[in-house]
Amino acid sequence: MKSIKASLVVLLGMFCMSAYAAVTQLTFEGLQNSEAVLNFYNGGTGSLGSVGPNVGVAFDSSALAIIDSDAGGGGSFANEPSPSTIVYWMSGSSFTMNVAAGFDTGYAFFYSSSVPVTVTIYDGLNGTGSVLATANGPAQHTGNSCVGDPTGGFCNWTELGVTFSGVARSVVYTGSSNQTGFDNITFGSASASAPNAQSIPTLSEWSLLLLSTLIAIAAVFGLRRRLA
Ligand SMILES: [Ca+2]
Ligand SMILES: [Ca+2]
Repeated sequence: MKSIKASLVVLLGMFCMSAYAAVTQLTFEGLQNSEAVLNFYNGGTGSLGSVGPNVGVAFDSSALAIIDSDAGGGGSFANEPSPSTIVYWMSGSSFTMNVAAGFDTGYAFFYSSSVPVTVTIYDGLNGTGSVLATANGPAQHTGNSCVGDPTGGFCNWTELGVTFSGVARSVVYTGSSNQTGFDNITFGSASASAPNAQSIPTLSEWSLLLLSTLIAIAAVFGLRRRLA
């Protein structure tokens, strides 16, 4: 009986840990200049054949990687959170990202933009279904008296993060083509700068934590009774 309880505690502990560990961050490093991201993060390739980690995230054909011109690419930006590649787009007012398996808890990113940005999280694919959360930010690309590294007009980057309930399956990024860039896109956490430190347990995770703690206490008392 004691070993069964101990196994249950270990199993529940592993389940809780896996919920916290489900944090993914996309830095866009490894993509080429002006390469469409496409299935780079989805077990496939970008438009120029680059292969990234398969974390089940697909981008529509609008989303393009661009490398800082100071690092040999074509982008006029500086101080990006993970040098030297970011994601932006060149046509239309937005691009869309799908996570077929879904993600929960939180969502965060850095952006630099000459126009206001809106990032909307949906529970359906391709920006369909219910809106779970929205993150808004002002135009700020030259804010905080920023300077290039050594060049780059889009030199000010701001972190935005949200928490939400439910399971998200797509994100729509809205700003202006060629005027808005994103980097360090983070799932499962409301912080893009410290993603693993900021994981906030959901209600169901709190329930599991409470249950595993109660079972652990019961197991200890059971063991004490046997030893007494
Ligand atoms: Ca630069
Ligand atoms: Ca980057």
